[in-house]
Amino acid sequence: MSHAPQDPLRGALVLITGASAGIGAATARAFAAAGSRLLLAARRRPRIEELAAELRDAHGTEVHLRTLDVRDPAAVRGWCEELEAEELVPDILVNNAGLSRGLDPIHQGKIEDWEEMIDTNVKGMLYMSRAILPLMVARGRGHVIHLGSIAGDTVYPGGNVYNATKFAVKALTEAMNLDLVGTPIRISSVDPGLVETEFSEVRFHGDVERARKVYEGYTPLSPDDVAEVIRYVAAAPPHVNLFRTVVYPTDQRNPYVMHRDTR
Ligand code: NDP
Ligand code: 8X3
Repeated sequence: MSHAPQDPLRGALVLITGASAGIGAATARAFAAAGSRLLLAARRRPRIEELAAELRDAHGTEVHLRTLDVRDPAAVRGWCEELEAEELVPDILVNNAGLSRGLDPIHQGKIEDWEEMIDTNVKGMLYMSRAILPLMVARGRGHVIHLGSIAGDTVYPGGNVYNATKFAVKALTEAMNLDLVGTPIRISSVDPGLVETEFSEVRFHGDVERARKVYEGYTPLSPDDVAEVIRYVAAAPPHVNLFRTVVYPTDQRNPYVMHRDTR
């Protein structure tokens, strides 16, 4: 399949959660370069303000910002009601906000870590989808793209609850597609392997040295690599749904099989 990537995205309104860092920020840059308009949300307001200024300067992008914790259903609902009232219903929703916490075996896991992962990766994604999808269905247009992971295909030691949240994202990508049959709304997921972002620093509660070692000795994906895939998925013609797109770094063939140059 080939499709001209730029045109369908020009002028499209794209909502990205977790736009303050990593894949979310790179995705905002990719859509801005394609001429899209942006709705950017995250908890760290100064980060998204800085990104908005960069994109307005570089591309003249129309950017709207929201300080948002996706774990708060009332805040999510309130923002989406405002968007509807302001006629800013997104054409594309990128459910990117997410995180891992810890790598402890299950019998030593911290319940607060489990709750944060489930509340953000599963419930936050559901709150966003529940608020936006009816507006897309009513308008007869829309595409929701989740950030899944290879962690939703294969479990790894200590991944336990993070794995479970990404298995849930995979199940919900499939389930939402079933529920929306007969509408033009597409649900997709982009499922990366290792991407060098703040992900590991967050997983290890700010232990920068331990996080750095995750990406040592091989070439991981960059946030821009993943953003380019998300842009491609979003630019597919309306009759094409790239249902799940799995993307690995060449040095990684599954969660266990890595080529690391340890010299
Ligand atoms: P980063 O830590 O670099 O970025 C995570 C983003 O999520 C930040 O912008 C953060 O913003 C936001 N976020 C976290 N919690 C919340 C919340 N409660 N409400 C709103 N925003 C929140 O990680 P990545 O860019 O790597 O991760 C993005 C997505 O990609 C996640 O869903 C992750 O699971 C997935 N993924 C990552 C991979 C990797 O190897 N890095 C591989 C496969 C999938 P803020 O703190 O300002 O709110
Ligand atoms: C992030 C990739 O392999 O660290 O989802 O879980 S991994």
